[in-house]
This record gives sequence, C-alpha cells and structure tokens, in this order.
Amino acid sequence: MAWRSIDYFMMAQALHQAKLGQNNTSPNPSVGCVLTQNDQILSMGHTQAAGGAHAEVMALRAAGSAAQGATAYVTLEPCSHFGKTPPCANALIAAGVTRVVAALLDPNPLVSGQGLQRLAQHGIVVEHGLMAAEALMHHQGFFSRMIRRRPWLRCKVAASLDGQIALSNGQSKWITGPAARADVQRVRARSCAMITGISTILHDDPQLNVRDFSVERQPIKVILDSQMRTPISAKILQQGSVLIVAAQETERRFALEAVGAEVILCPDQSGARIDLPALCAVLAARGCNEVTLEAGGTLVGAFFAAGLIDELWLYQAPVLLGQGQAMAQFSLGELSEKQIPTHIARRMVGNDQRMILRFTDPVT
Ligand code: AOF
Ligand code: ZN
Repeated sequence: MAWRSIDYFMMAQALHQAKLGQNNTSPNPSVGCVLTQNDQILSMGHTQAAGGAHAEVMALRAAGSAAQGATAYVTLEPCSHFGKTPPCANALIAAGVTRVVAALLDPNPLVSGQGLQRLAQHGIVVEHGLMAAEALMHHQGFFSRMIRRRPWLRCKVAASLDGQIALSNGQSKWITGPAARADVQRVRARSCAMITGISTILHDDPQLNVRDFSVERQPIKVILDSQMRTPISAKILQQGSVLIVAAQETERRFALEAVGAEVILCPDQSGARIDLPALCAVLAARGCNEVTLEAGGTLVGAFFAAGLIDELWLYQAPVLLGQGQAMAQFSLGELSEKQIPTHIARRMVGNDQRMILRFTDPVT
C-alpha cells in the first residue's frame, strides 16, 4: 500500500488520541480515531472508560453530519460485534464515511477482520497496516491478552550503578531521584495491576497506587504471599482492590478478607510456591492488559527464570551501593543462557538513566 505523507500525519494524530485514554479503558484497548474531509481534520476521539463509547463513536458524534464522505483513521480495526456498545462498523456506515484506514486488525476473535469486511461490503474503501509497528507498541497489552492469554508484563526496578536495589540491611529509600519516581507514577497509572511480593510488603510497606495525579482507575494491587503473611496494618490494604495470592490455605484468610482483600490460591506443583504462569493467566482472565511488577530480587528473579518478563524498566541512579541486594536473583549454569534484550531504549529522567529493555518481540 502506498500511503501519502498526510496519511502518516493523520494516523500519528489517531495514535496521540489513543494515548489519551490509556489509563482508564481496560479491559478495552484505548483506540484513537481521526475523521478527515479533503485532508483536513473534522474531529477526533478516543475510547472512553470500559463500557463507554468507542473511539469512532466519539469522533462521529463530534463531526455530526460533516462525516458524510469522510475518511476515518483508526489505530485498531472498527468493531463488528455487539459488546457493551453497538458495532462501530455500523456507525461508520450509517454516517456515510467512505474510507477507513486502520493501523491494525483487531485480535479479538469476535472481530478479527470482520469489521473491515463489513465496511468493504458496504462499498467503503478499507486499508490497514499504516503505522502498524507504532500502533502495536501502544496496543501491546491488549494484543498480549488476546493472543497469549496473559498480560504484557513490565518489571520496574530502581537500582544503583552496580545493580543493587537495596543495602544488605534492606534500606532502599531512595536510590533514584524525584523525577524517576514521578515517571513510575505514570507507569503505575497505565497498569491494570501492580504485582509485588510479601517481602516487599514486610520491608517497605508500599502502597503501589497512583498518588501524584488523579486517575479514574487505580491498578489492582496483587501481593504474592504464599502463606498469607500480609499484616492487617499494611498500608496497601487501606487502598482497596487488593488481591492476595497464596499457595496454601491458612486461617489468616478470614482476617485479610475482613479488611477487604480478596484471597485466592494459585499453588504450583510443589504446593508451596505460587504458579507464576497460572497467576498471569488469572490476571488476563480478569481483563488485565498491562501489568507491572515492582518487587525484590527474589521475585523478579523468579519471573525472569519463568520467562514471563516482557519488558524491564530500569531506573539507574548514578550511585554506588557496594554490598547489597541484586535486582534479579536467578542462577544460570552457562553464560550462554544470559538474558538478552531484543531492544533497548534509553533516556535520562532527572539524574537517573531510564532504560527500557524489551525481552519479548511484539505480540501479533
Ligand atoms: C473499536 N473501537 O475504540 C475500541 C474497540 O464491549 P465493548 O462493546 O466495549 O467492545 C470491546 C471490544 O471492542 C474490545 O475487546 C475490542 O475488540 C474492541 N475495542 N473497538 O471499534 C474502540 N476500544
Ligand atoms: Zn467499536
């Protein structure tokens, strides 16, 4: 397909729209839509919070009758099914749109190609694949959940130059600076769930919530706590939306449930530890597209060893901590087994370096 530069420009606007919704549409993907007439923007829209209007409907509402004969640029194929809302394909047809350019086909089996097919059956010119790689980066969580049945898993680590996340005595506040911590708040805001371990709860008493700015949706807080040792006084329990994942039944379940936590069992074969792949499947089944792990070296190491970390967000402070706790504890028999990212992006955030290291290729 030979797209014109104006097509790229419009799809970039649609992607920008899509990003506006990224903190609150889950389990729905946050899609962006731009309607144009004679290469001029008529209107734009993005997906509303779950159950609300889709991107196309928002843009169509804003354009009104001017949508007759328009082109629609969408980051994801318009839907063709009756879900919580009626099909966007029908709305585009009814409005008289004559051309639809989608970056990606919708991996949802209820849609997957049928949206574009319906549009084409009504004489609408349909194209797809424009800026697909960029759109995939944005829609990665939704694609991961739909195709792999597990969320896109990001691991956030704040470490020193020498890769330590805490001193030997456990002290870890604060290795990175305020700009990096503010950046982490944005990462939490777009996460459907935050995962941590019982050791982090006992040592740091974190809240794992978004508090620098207001959000419509706080992430679910998931505590991997094999023996249900989370203290009732833990700050995280005051926030609500806490899921405690244990390996064995204990009588502490009742006290934890009494303060509002949900407790589930997800044991591995040994019965003593948590089955990490099964936990990821549980989170996907609950509609989690993107999940962030903020934990100590033992749990991070276990997730790495299980091959479940798609992306490492490493905030590296320009300090040396010497003897301390390593960011990921796992052991390799051979150097050839070392974990190698396929893509690295770096930038400075305040005085700290942020590296985004991807270990998984985009899921399509
Ligand atoms: C679109 N435009 O903006 C989005 C789409 O239950 P519903 O009606 O909200 O439908 C959810 C499904 O719609 C979701 O799984 C995905 O396949 C698609 N998302 N489609 O046409 C949008 N967010
Ligand atoms: Zn739709």
